[in-house]
Amino acid sequence: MAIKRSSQAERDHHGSSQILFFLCTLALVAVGIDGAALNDSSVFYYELASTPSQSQQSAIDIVLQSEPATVNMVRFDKGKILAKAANLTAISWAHAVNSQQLLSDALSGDIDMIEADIVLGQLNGEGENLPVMAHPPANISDLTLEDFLYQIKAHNDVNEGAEKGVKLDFKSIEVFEGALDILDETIPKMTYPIWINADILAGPVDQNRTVPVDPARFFAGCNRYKQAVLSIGWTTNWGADFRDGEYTQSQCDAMLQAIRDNNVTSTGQPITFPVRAGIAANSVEQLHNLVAAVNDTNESTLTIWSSENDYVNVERLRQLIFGFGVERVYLDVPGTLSSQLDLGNTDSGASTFNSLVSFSFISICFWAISSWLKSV
Ligand SMILES: *[C@@H]1O[C@H](CO)[C@@H](O)[C@H](O)[C@H]1NC(C)=O
Ligand SMILES: *[C@@H]1O[C@H](CO)[C@@H](O)[C@H](O)[C@H]1NC(C)=O
Ligand SMILES: *[C@@H]1O[C@H](CO)[C@@H](O)[C@H](O)[C@H]1NC(C)=O
Ligand SMILES: *[C@@H]1O[C@H](CO)[C@@H](O)[C@H](O)[C@H]1NC(C)=O
Ligand SMILES: *[C@@H]1O[C@H](CO)[C@@H](O)[C@H](O)[C@H]1NC(C)=O
Ligand SMILES: *[C@@H]1O[C@H](CO)[C@@H](O)[C@H](O)[C@H]1NC(C)=O
Ligand SMILES: CC(=O)N[C@H]1CO[C@H](CO)[C@@H](O)[C@@H]1O
Repeated sequence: MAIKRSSQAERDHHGSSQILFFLCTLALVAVGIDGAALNDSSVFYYELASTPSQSQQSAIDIVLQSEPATVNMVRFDKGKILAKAANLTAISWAHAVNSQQLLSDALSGDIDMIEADIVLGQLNGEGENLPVMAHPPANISDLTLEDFLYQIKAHNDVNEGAEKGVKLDFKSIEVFEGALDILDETIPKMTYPIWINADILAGPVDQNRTVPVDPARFFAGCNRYKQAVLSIGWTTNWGADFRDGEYTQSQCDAMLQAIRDNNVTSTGQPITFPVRAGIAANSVEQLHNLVAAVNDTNESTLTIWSSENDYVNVERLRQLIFGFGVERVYLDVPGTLSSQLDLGNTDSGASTFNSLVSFSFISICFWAISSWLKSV
């Protein structure tokens, strides 16, 4: 009933914008009141959601029957991946695709993005050093970077509308610079998402075993590829036995500094911060500050990833994801973790609070609309 009435309101442009303003004001009031009853961390999570939460947004969408605003952060104007731009967690990943077999599986499978690691090493343990697909400490592969990229392009050329994107994780500055000729040749011909990733700073927890990729040299190389998404993270030290550890404020400040020092926001390249699930769940405040700071000039997202046996506080990770909104968070985690996250279940007992807010919000919306309609 209320929904039907609202479509009349929608035709009245002036009226609908008044309603929207009113609803937004109510939403802020509702969030404020409910948040005040909760602990600091929960309050923080709701206050920081500068856009309405997903459930509130769907209420607005239903009421006003408008299109949700989406930003083309995948840098792609067609196909299956773009169709998921409003819910980046729905984009599916093949992770660590570092061999011919895994690449063949990924290309024939129903996934959207192919993630793989690149090191300087040898093809089948023979010949000169060149960029090959492997994760340290391995440095021998049956697949070179050049062949990897060639096969993805060949696949995408004959699968229009179902192109797969690619995320290249460069493990050292040497292999990245050694790959520039190959990237110069291949990236301009790509008509699908291309992400360039490196861990450019030392991160949690007191990580000092892996050498980060030099930020200035990395950004200088990336500057050649305006169509690429920059995926820039920290080296990490985490696993099954870790509990406490976070992306500290100073690690996040160092990231901002690196971005500013290298004029990255002036290139127009979208930025995503790859964060390890178990650590990100403990770093809500710092990550919000970081994304908000970069958002001054450029859109940015989080990409949550996880190793198979990492400890993750699932409920906190859920809160992190819903706090940012599924339109700003990519999720490249093992299947067991994504099913535990149960993102389709926004009204589950695990978030009674969430459902209370959305329930009262929708009620208030309908009450507001009917009052307003009576008054005209
Ligand atoms: C608030 O914090 C207390 C103590 O840390 C905890 O026992 C309680 O469950 C928290 N409540 C909520 C709603 O998070
Ligand atoms: C590959 O790893 C082996 C064993 O750690 C090492 O001896 C060799 O130098 C490495 N090759 C390259 C190119 O790093
Ligand atoms: C790395 O950190 C650990 C613990 O803080 C320390 O014991 C070790 O000496 C450090 N290693 C290096 C190479 O700095
Ligand atoms: C960034 O821009 C400033 C001002 O245009 C310039 O002086 C500086 O050299 C640039 N830095 C880099 C790393 O490009
Ligand atoms: C990002 O910045 C834009 C423009 O300043 C603003 O409209 C938008 O609400 C911001 N988004 C977030 C999530 O902060
Ligand atoms: C987003 O995608 C996930 C994974 O496919 C799904 O579970 C969830 O319901 C979607 N959320 C929304 C709001 O569309
Ligand atoms: C994608 C995006 O928002 N790009 C912007 C990044 O910032 C520069 C400088 O403000 C803009 O020119 C881009 O359009």
